[in-house]
Amino acid sequence: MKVALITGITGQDGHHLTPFLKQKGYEVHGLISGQERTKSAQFADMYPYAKLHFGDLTDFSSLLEAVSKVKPDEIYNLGAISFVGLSFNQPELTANVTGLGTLRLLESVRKLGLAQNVKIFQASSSEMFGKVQTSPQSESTPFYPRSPYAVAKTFAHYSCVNYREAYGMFISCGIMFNHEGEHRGFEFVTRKITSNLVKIKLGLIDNFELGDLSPKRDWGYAGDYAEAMWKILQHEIPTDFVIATGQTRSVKEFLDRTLRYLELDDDVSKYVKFNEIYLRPTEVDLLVGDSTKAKSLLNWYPKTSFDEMIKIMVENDLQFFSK
Ligand code: NAP
Ligand code: G4F
Repeated sequence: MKVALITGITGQDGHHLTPFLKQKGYEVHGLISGQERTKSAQFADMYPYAKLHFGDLTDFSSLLEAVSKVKPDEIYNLGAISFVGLSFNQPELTANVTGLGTLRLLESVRKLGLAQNVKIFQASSSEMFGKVQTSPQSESTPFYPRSPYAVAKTFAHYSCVNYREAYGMFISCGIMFNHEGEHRGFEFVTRKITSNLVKIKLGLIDNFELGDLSPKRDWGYAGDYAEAMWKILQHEIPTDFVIATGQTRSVKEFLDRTLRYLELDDDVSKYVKFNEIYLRPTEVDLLVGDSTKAKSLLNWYPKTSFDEMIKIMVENDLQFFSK
């Protein structure tokens, strides 16, 4: 039986990857951090077969301990401060967790003498393309990070490339574009929209606040991206892959589609107020990915359409807020 260790297992992607790997026959282990145990207790209830280990990406000895105990065949490094907005307020924490945390994890594997035994997946981000130099963005598009989060992810990405080349480690990065779903955190714009419009539909609130509605993102469904992570590590050669749908839509378009699905008035201004606190010092205006490499080498295709993804999120929020 193959053994997988997932950092950031309690996050959105961990909720998709854990059952996916279980169904593939893996023994699934996860790293859980922090003093606040509610999230990990809830996670343990949902996935009782997952074995959880305390550890933190900012704490080298806890990583050494977890990796040496679990002796994984595969590590999925999903742990991060992943909210771009927060990274502007806590840049040092973001660099420490998201950037240096990855380096610590790579070093823990190397120091334990497991460099040739473990395959590592790194959750790289389309945010690294930032102020995009070409469209659509592929594996050869230059990076131009626009936030402390994106800078930290770029450091982590190049650390992975360097360890692959320097020590011959099997490390592959998925350069993932935005992916959403029923496990998405409420701070991200898609879940903020579905949850608040559902509350409006249910008569719980009248309106809510957003920032800039013009940025465009390539939004896919998180379940499809968990499959891509696994496929990336099953490929015979360690390399990097863009994971994206190839379609881009603005925040306003996401709003419009959700309003339509909920059969609310199509006049956005009735429900959404602008608040500048949600503006970012530097914005990423447009992301759209070219995942030709993943399609041809991994036979990976996004299966869930934009409208199906909205339906999954809205139906989940309707259940959640009707309780
Ligand atoms: P998420 O929901 O924010 O989950 C992040 C996870 O990291 C949580 O389990 C969190 O645990 C954990 N974490 C935070 N600080 C940590 C620390 N100091 N040590 C160990 N773990 C820590 O993110 P996601 O959406 O699942 O994304 C998974 C990964 O893919 C992240 O690395 C993200 O940056 C990257 N990514 C995501 C997307 C996307 O659109 N979702 C796109 C590209 C790349 P607590 O909650 O307990 O703190
Ligand atoms: O949902 P967001 O916060 O996601 P963002 O910044 O694109 O980052 C996500 O995707 C990345 C991949 O490209 C990941 F690496 C990262 O970890 C994360 O998962 O914001 C999307 C857009 C932004 O342009 C933002 O300025 O929505 C805009 N926006 C407008 N009003 C808002 C809001 N974003 C949030 N979170 N909240 C608002 O009120």
